[in-house]
Amino acid sequence: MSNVAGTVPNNVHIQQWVKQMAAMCQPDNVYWCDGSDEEKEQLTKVAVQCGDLLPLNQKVSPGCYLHRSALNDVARTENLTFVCTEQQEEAGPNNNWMAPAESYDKLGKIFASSMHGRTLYVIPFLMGPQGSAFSKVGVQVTDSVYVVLNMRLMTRMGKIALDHLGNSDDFTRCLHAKADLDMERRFICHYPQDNTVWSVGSGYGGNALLAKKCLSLRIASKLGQQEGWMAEHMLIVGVENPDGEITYVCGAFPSACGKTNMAMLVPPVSMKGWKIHTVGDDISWLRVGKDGRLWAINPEAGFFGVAPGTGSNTNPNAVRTVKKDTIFTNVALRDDGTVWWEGHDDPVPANAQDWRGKPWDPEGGSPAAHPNARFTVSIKQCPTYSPEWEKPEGVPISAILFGARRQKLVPLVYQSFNWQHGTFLGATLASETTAAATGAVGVVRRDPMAMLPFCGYNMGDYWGHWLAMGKRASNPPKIFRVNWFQRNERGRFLWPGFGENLRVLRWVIERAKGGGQADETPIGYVPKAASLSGDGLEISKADVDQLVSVDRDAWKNNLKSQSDFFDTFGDHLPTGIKDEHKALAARLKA
Ligand code: GTP
Ligand code: SPV
Ligand code: MN
Repeated sequence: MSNVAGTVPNNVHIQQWVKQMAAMCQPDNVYWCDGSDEEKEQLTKVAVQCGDLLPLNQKVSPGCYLHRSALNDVARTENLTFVCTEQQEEAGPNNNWMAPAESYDKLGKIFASSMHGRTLYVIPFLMGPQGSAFSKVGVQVTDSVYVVLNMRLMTRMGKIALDHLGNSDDFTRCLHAKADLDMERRFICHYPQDNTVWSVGSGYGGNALLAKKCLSLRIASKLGQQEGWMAEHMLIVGVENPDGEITYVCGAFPSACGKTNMAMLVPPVSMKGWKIHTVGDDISWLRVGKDGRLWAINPEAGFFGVAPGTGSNTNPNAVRTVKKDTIFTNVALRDDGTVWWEGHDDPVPANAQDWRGKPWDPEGGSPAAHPNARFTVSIKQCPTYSPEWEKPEGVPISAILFGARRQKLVPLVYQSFNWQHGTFLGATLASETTAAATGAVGVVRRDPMAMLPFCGYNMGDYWGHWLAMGKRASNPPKIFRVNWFQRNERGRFLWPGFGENLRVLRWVIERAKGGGQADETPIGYVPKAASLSGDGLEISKADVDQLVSVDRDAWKNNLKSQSDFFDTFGDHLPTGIKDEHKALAARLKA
């Protein structure tokens, strides 16, 4: 029997489930988390003692710690991530699949006795504001104190979750163990029919913080389909114009494609009177409100953001956010006990340890920080934090952006003709891959709605759900495609990006209200160049023209790759999507 400590909740369903999990994993100790500040201090000491956390220079970076992961455990491993439904068709061609019985059996053998000599932590957590109709409760058990401390930043953890749940058994059961971190014995498995996630063999964010992608996207997307709402890989931002009017926008961009940046952007000096309000940077849950609009909450409580590329020139608000009480993962460490990464404000350090803890040679050609190094921090520390984050009903969304990394072809911004066409723009999203997942970087792959790695069921049915949601909402958001990443022949970005993206948001908001200047093209409404330029934008007329141009022949050449992709969904492909593909082909020919 294990030693038990902490606050055991009254909920018998949680007690029973944890008992079963402990019987399988055989920890020496079971610790029930309450989410308090005293507990955080205690667990931080434990984490420092066991080497999970390295204290940083507490004078410069109070409450900040560095975590170095295992060398083979630095990003999501999509090839080891499964949706385990009875029928493979339910998971769809977009997911790896294993039968539930086989998967429970296989993982059960890895979990068995995996916590000998370790502590099993029980983490009750709430996704979404307390008392909100949107919110969901999960309970994660884990043998990683690093995971506990991250979950504490990323979710509303402890008593608040138990209060929301009461005596109900309606919570997601999230089992996690690091085991031996062997990739051959690493699996991240989802069981939507049991409201359960089992993850073993990784301590990395997206694989191990089960509240995040596992619950809030894969499990939640399926719940959303059943219950009539949506779980999306989207930032939520409030844009205030000089008249003090705030418009809320959601943006779905693939991993490491700019959600965190857009969620807290700093307006360019030339756009006086504009303000940004940050509601969320990664996940959004959307419902139809009584007014027929879509309303969104951010179920999370913190950011797990990409560190490299974060500097005062790009994302000054993130720089300010991570000044204290932040956990850094896989960044470089300087002699004075402070952190550094590529794109940091400070110059390249002469003496530093790289993300692996090895002396770093600035001339050696390998980066000091891992390209997928991350910071974990509470949303409340963001200078543009919006108190609307706490609103149980969420915020009303006027526009949805689909964005991706594309060097060519895709204009800076264009608007869909209507909801169904907008769903098609989402369904045809493709992006150059990044370091957020293991595998090749910079390869164009289809990533519909930025949800390819996160949709917990057949993506054909998911598009059907999008179309149904548009019918249910009498006043749905307007849908746009954006691309900050066009490059010229020499590989230079054509668009300055970051704060200047507010110019695009300004046009989007005008259009969402029924105004704004646009040209109708076969792919959608494209802005007049003059709508984007104006005061302060230092880019040539030729570049702006290139940014908003539509290359008909290139789009025609793209049609086949779209239909090949759609064909993989067979009967699950909704008619509405097929119709949009045909209509696009016809417009391009005309
Ligand atoms: P996940 O947390 O993985 O879901 O990613 P994210 O979408 O939040 O990405 P994030 O905002 O962290 O951006 C990732 C990378 O894109 C960083 O290196 C940024 O510097 C870069 N980036 C973001 N916005 C822009 C932009 O407007 N232009 C350019 N060129 N790069 C950008
Ligand atoms: C992403 O990869 O899209 C992330 C980071 O936001 S992780 O939580 O690891 O998935
Ligand atoms: Mn993400």
